[in-house]
Amino acid sequence: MVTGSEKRKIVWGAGTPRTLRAHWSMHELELDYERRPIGSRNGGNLTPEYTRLNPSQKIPTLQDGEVVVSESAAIVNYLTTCYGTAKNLQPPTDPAERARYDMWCFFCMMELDADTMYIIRRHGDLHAIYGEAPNAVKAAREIFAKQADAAMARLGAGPYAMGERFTGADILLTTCLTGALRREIALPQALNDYLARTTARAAYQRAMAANQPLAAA
Ligand SMILES: N[C@@H](CCC(=O)N[C@@H](CS)C(=O)NCC(=O)O)C(=O)O
Repeated sequence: MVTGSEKRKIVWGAGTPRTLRAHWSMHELELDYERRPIGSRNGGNLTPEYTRLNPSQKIPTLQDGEVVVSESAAIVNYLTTCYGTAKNLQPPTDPAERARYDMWCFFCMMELDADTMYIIRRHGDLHAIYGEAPNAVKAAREIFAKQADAAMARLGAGPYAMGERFTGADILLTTCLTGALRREIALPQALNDYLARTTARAAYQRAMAANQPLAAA
């Protein structure tokens, strides 16, 4: 057994690409865990219990014994760092390779998530809550498409973000790109081929099932 894998693990949150990152990591690593499939719009993230774990009141959050981790990319990197070696999923330790890995992680979280996809989500899908901002949504779609081209250039022959080895960077990249497809942002063929590879993984399929929100969410 991998050291620490016996600690009680709980993933809070379900139903979004960001929560999928935590569930997918668990399934790639074949770790046992409990689900608390709270949503982000039904009050489950606003309870005192959850607010103590994550004062941002956002999902997902991971509990690993006494360790509490929020921010989906931090969860992916924590889990693969602690438990990834047996599955060859650990982040690189060589500084240059680690820099390339970090580049992918920050690129995904900033350029493909916070700076673009989340604007589309907030002011497109959720405009009734956050207000309409059609110019911002249009610009975010265009910037996403441009950054998708950059992702394709960086991916090169792949087959994965870091080359031959599937890593946490692929969990982040995939969950950003599938969000674009759902919103009909066309991706270059090389990224569609990449998605066909990553989403065919058995762990992805299992994680998609685990990421189902509560019926009422
Ligand atoms: N940077 C955070 C973002 C998390 C996030 O925004 N989660 C959304 C659901 S996908 C949420 O909980 N939203 C609730 C809110 O905005 O109040 C992460 O990657 O974990």
